[in-house]
Amino acid sequence: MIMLVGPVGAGKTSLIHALKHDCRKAAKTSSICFHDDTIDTPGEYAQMPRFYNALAVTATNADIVLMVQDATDLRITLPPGFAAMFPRPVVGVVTKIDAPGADQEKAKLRLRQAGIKEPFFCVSAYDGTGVAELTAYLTGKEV
Ligand SMILES: Nc1nc2c(ncn2[C@@H]2O[C@H](COP(=O)(O)OP(=O)(O)OP(=O)(O)O)[C@@H](O)[C@H]2O)c(=O)[nH]1
Ligand SMILES: [Mg+2]
Repeated sequence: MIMLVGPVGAGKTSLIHALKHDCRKAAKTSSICFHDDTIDTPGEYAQMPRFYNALAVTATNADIVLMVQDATDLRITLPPGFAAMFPRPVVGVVTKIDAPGADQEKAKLRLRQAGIKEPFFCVSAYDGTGVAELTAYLTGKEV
């Protein structure tokens, strides 16, 4: 079971669709959603401290947490060391690398600031770049 966490509009739902080869356009996530092998979360939960407990408790249902960082929105939205709050391993994913103005290196810096260690995965849900690598990693971890 994989849980996705990250700010509003970071591309969590789109990434789930890309991992499942589902070409539907992502709609706004308004509550924590359990699917067969993924847990999708609303970005608001990662941006408002009063929801942090809900995220941490929900993560107990997951094997791994994917922390999603938008390569085009590099504002600091997560507190330093945010990843340490989770009772599961946290893996960093940079999204939207296809988009104009995407800055992968700065996005990786944001993930490090949130307390996540390399390796990071850089993906595009639009053109599929990096999705196979992430899938292979997750398959190897048997999540
Ligand atoms: N260019 C580009 N845009 C993307 C990509 N992934 C998502 N987007 C766009 O980013 C916006 C937000 O995507 P979502 O997948 O809904 O983001 P989210 O993290 O699930 O957002 P919340 O549900 O609000 O927390 C949408 O307009 C997507 O079309 C990508 O790989 N490349
Ligand atoms: Mg969503």
